[in-house]
Amino acid sequence: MYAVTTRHLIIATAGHVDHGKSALVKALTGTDPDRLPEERKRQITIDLGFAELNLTAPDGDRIHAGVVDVPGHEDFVRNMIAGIGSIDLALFVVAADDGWMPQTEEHLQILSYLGVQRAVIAVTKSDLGQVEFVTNEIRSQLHGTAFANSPIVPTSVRTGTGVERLTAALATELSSAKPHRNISKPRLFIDRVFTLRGVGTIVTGTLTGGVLRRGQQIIIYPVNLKTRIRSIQSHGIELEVAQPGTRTAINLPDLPVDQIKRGDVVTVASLGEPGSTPVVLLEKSSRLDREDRVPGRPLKNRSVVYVHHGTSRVAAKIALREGGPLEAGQKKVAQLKLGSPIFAFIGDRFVIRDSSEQHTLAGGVVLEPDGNGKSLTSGFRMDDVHSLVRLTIKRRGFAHRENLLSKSQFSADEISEALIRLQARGEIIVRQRIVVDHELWRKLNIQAARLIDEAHNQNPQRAGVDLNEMRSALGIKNPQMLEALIVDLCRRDFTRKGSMVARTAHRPTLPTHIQPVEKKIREALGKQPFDPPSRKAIEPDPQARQVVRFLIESGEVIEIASDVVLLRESFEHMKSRVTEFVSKNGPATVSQLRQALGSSRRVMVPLLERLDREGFTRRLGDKRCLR
Ligand SMILES: Nc1nc2c(ncn2[C@@H]2O[C@H](COP(=O)(O)OP(=O)(O)OP(=O)(O)O)[C@@H](O)[C@H]2O)c(=O)[nH]1
Ligand SMILES: [Mg+2]
Repeated sequence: MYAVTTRHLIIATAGHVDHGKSALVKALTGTDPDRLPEERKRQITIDLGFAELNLTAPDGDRIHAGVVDVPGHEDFVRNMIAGIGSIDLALFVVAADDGWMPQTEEHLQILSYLGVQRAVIAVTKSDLGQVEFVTNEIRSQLHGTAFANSPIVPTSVRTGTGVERLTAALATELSSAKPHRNISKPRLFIDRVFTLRGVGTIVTGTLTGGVLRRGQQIIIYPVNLKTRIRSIQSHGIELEVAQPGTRTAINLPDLPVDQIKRGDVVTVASLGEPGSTPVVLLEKSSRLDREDRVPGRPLKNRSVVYVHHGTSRVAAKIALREGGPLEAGQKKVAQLKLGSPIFAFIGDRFVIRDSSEQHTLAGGVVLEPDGNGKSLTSGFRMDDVHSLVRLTIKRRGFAHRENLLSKSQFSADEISEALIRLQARGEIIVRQRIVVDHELWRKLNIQAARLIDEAHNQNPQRAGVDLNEMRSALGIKNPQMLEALIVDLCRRDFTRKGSMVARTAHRPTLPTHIQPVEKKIREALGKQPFDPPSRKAIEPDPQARQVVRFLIESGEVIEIASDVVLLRESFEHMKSRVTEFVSKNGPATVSQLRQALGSSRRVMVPLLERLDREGFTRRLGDKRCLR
């Protein structure tokens, strides 16, 4: 086990084929990262290799670095990208006898597209001369990049020169690297899947964003497989909890090895699902406009490319949001139409290569993992949780609290804190589980009040506005949002009555010119009060229909079935007659009660059903008794 003060970070090599990356890893760590028989035979790295390096920072802190050794050959750039997705520092290698070469350049661009900020540069094979010349070349090539001031150390694994200096430089550079954060959003992009006899399926990768525990329930995307972690190791040591920033191997014995592959991601189910149409900000390096090679050509709208995200490589079509192609040195918003979904967070970076996998064309950053709305406008600060929360709510109008920015590099606590601050500043409204833009909320309140007042004016006989009507009139799709709006209205001078909302002072009244119709309807219902005419018969026209609805809403008429209405007093009267009859004669059938009350089956059946529902009577076979 590592001491608590140990910091976990990841280093990856980079540089042209045959420039001595693997030899240097072996000299630094004692581990030969070329593990495949074919790699050893051909003396070339094909796939990722792994080692570990324990360092002491200048301040005495212990640093434990996972080392990923990548291939330099142009045919294996795909594997190289899979190795550097979550690294803290690049060990950037240029051979003294060869200088700056095509994959030196391509790897540099890939590192920069992925936002790698730190590097130590090794001028390898220093025993073969040209150290000064190559050092100058490197300085001039790195001018204007994130690595412009990175240390350059000449090394030779033949003579052992510089290995110690290199180790010290790595420790110094890593000591200023930000530690990996635990935001309780673990992701492990799988880079290896294999099976061990008697142990079962094992997947490995670099863990970021949170811890993973033995016994924890996890999900694998995009295959959507849920399973439990049986055991965890890091660099061969059995762990209870794996920390972010560590190379991690997890044993998933319940999953068949052929159902998982490199590129899949291990995470927890609470963070949302992968998406196929992310909105992104694309960027094309300006380093390319010097030469007229394929990578330098503008990236056109609707190009079909490969997107490299995490350890995955996915076919994609690019839909540029702004006119014209993406030229070298430009940034443009685009939507990616992915052949297979990726589990991306806001702020994740990726690399774009051409469909024949020959060239690196561009890079980018995810603005919206599930891009279906309008994209985030440029100019917001990706690293500022306030600005991100504010913009997201402004753009969408409202959001559910629990999944607001769940796929981002901020913890739930940081997001909650931002909500509190933004609410205090009056920029957003937080109501139970939803968050609404303040301006939108203000407008909705005004519109709702206007809608209710207009309804009272136009239909004074109605109790108010039906909630469903209000919802569609205001264009509110989310039921929780409507609910919150009603609660807000009711805090002012509005009242909710069943499925209606009205001004508290509103008393429904029939317009005078309709009052004769009301009289006629009351008379019709009162003539044979226990067996009145059907609803159809008493409301032959829209005016009469309006009156019946008014009488129902005001409680003067009771609707016991869609076609049967009774005056309230008739209903109460029938109820007491039923009580009387059953108390005297014991349980009675519909037919007995119908005869006793002088009613009909048409009225009696729904009446008794209603009394049953109210808990007044109870059914016993075909008879009714009192509760
Ligand atoms: N003279 C000399 N040869 C070296 C040195 N470092 C590496 N080599 C040789 O260079 C060749 C390539 O070394 P590797 O470490 O496999 O190169 P690599 O960069 O890992 O190659 P890929 O992974 O295939 O891109 C091997 O034959 C090494 O022995 C050095 O410092 N001096
Ligand atoms: Mg190698």
